[in-house]
Amino acid sequence: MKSYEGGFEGRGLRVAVVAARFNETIGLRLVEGACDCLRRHGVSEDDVSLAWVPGAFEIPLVAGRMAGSGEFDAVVCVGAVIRGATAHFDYVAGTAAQGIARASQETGVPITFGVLTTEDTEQASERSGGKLGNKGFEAALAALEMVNLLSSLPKPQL
Ligand code: INI
Repeated sequence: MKSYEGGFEGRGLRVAVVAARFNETIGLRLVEGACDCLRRHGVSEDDVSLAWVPGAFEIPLVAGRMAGSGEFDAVVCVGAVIRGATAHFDYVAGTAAQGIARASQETGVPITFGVLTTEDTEQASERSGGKLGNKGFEAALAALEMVNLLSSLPKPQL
């Protein structure tokens, strides 16, 4: 049996982080987690770009632009959509998730989902460097794994 699995090597990779400024304190911690992961896995600081958008709703457009630019091997999206803070939680969270998935499928570039969708601020804090880890770190790790996996898979026929 031939099996495929991506490693976590980051040396030589160029990565964009797209972060939502809404719930900025949480967003900053997620960015820190993502950058920490990239650095620990060998991505040079010079090869990391960070774009801030107003809220999670705007992430897909910018993530798609970064992914389609040809300048990045992967895009890591981070943000926090907190139910208690909005009546349109489902629209913002759903649009972010679906838009990020679509942009990744359309560009063929790994775009990972480090957007928290939580009931309250406490749950968001726990997942942004608190007792439940840092989803920004996890999203960056998933991005590295996907880049390495895709480069080991058979190439698509044109
Ligand atoms: N954006 C978020 O990233 N998180 C939220 O919790 C949130 N709430 O609560 O509304 C939020 N709203 C802003 C939205 O993403 C857009 O920026 C805004 O609607 C303008 O298009």
